[in-house]
Amino acid sequence: MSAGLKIYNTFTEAHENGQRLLAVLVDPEKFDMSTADVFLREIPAETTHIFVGGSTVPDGLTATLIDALKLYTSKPIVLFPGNISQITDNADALLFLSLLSGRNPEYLIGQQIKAVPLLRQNQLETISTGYLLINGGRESAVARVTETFPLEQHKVEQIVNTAKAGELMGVKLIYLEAGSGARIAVSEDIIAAVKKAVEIPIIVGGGIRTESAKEKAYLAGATMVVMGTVYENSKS
Ligand code: 1GP
Repeated sequence: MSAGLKIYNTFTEAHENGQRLLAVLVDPEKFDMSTADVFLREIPAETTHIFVGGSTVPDGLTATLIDALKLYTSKPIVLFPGNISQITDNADALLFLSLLSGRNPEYLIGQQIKAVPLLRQNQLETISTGYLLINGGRESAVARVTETFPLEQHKVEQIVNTAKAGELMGVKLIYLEAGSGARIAVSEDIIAAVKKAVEIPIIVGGGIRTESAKEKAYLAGATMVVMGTVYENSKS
């Protein structure tokens, strides 16, 4: 286990200096590894991090994918895992997620406990992250796999209180997630209200497809925007 904060520092520095971080999300299950070089050339130059993760990923595929990506990029690769089977120490850091919006103990604390023996054996930087699933207008893989309900977009106070509770419990990042392929991204009102309430960096993802949507999220208070579907290089 490592106490290093190399990747987390990229968040706090950006947060303090008003810089914008952009993560492109790669889902190992959907990614065509034979085109990793092309993919990495085509994502925006301002991409600061590569996130790797998905809701249902076959065992071992995450590690193989990270090795393939590392041949062509030196950008930090951060695990954004759907479950502990995706934890691999060839990544640069792990978002240690707790699904605070849901009431399924397995994703609040169960998976985290199961991860400990793995994490004690490696040097992976572990970044405690409060993960809030917010209704993106269609059923998300996160809701399906975790069997939890998303928070409704109009319940801004509930979302703020959930994020703040995470901060008070010691999480280092708040992740506002509308779900991959969401029809409606997390609203600016929600981002701005959470930003007002917490001091830690905010990540926003799900359904962000355009420059203007990205811009709105940053202006509302996101330190990092995550985009996946729009850059997908699907196998099929
Ligand atoms: C990461 O789920 C997002 O938080 C990615 O969403 O695939 O809709 O960009 P998209």
